[in-house]
Amino acid sequence: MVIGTLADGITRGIDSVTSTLTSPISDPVIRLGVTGLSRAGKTVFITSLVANLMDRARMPGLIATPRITAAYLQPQPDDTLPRFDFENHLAELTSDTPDWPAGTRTISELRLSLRVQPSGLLAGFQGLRTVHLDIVDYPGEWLLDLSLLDKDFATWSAETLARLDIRAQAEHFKTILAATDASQNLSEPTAQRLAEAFTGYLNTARADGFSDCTPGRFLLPGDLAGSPVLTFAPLPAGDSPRRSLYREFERRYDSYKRNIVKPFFRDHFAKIDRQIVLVDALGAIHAGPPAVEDLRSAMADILSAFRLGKNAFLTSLFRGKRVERILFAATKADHLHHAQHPQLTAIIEGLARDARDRADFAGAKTGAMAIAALRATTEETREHNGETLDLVRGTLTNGKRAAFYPGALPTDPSKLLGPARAGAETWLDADYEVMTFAPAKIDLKPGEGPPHIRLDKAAQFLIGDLL
Ligand SMILES: Nc1nc2c(ncn2[C@@H]2O[C@H](COP(=O)(O)OP(=O)(O)O)[C@@H](O)[C@H]2O)c(=O)[nH]1
Ligand SMILES: [Mg+2]
Repeated sequence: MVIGTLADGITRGIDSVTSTLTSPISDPVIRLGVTGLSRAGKTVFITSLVANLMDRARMPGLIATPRITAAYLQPQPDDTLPRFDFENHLAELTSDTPDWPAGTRTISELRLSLRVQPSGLLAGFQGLRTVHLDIVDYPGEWLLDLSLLDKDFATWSAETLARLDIRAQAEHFKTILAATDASQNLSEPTAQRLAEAFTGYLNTARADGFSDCTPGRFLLPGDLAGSPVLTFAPLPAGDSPRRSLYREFERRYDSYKRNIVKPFFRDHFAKIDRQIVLVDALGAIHAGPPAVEDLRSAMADILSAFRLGKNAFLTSLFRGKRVERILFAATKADHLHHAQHPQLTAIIEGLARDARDRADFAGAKTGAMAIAALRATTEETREHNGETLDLVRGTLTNGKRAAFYPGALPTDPSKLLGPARAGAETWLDADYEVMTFAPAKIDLKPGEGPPHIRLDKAAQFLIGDLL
């Protein structure tokens, strides 16, 4: 086993899939990254995936299922990462009054170990193998910060301020900025007022559907809230004597890159073997063309993190290794009757294609599918004014039961992506609805995990070949 020390002081090799698969001493480890923008469905996905790998009756699409003899949780390898709160999330989803888990805003990890009967030629010679699946949940927003690494403070400021110019959400920040002389000595209250107003702008812009909201940690600060490394804002270029506000913000920006962005990519991102990117495409379609276009460009940004060679820092981290498979999954497909799933798949393919075509994923295998990690609805077909409508039925979060027709998604995804890209404000010929269904109350038979749509197919794509 070769252990290489890389430029950024990272030691790789020990935990990489290929090296461990061929190593007779240690069990193979698969690090599965789960990402997506806030509310995309990461927490629900991981909870349901783990539950369905522990009780596998609903996982026929994972080809190795009959050979898995046991699956159990183990202490995770990284002592300093929060543990993914699997037990509580599952309890919430499967209680008598089921509810969705509360939003999570940081990175977490969980190790699931699988005992697998080897297949093929070696089957007769080998006993059971243990494969460790380390699942890492991290906010997609953090990937957007990758673009900062190539930019100094002046460049980032200029770009960000140019965008603010046309955004109403930035009014308050602009007012405060206009009243600030950045060449004056730093005063901490001024710094805080600016940073607060800028963070406020980022949050409103994000809520309004914009996703180019760097620095990503301003939106999801965790325990760094209020620290100097998150207390800066873009400033127009100008005089910057020593001790000035400008100099200090420049320093904090560099510190943000060095102490937050780089460690995340080095310690977590660069160790990922397989990646799923969850996308709430239906939510964006419901919100309208600008949200769809914004989602498309955010996906392109997120995916650029997987494009090695584009970024010297990343290339140095990944040396000799890469993310081997990337799956783009449109989540919450249970909002649609299965008759419409091919259309949703075409849309997620279209959203990802842009990035996939341009991207050199260094040979990574990519795929796209529509899934529901937790199926909250049942299907129903009804006659309505002489037409046949394919509906889904479920319990809304307000407790009422409802049957629901979300609108007909076009067979040709360019009917949606085209107008979105061209800057349309509303959909011309259709209206798309989403409803927030509560998780359905489920009675699980022994051996059954929670109901889902194509979670087994997703698992097969992501880890099937390694089991
Ligand atoms: N119907 C349905 N809703 C889902 C599903 N997955 C997620 N959701 C909804 O999306 C919300 C956000 O999911 P969550 O996993 O917390 O997103 P995260 O922020 O990416 O971790 C949930 O509260 C649910 O309302 C699913 O499979 N089916
Ligand atoms: Mg979450």
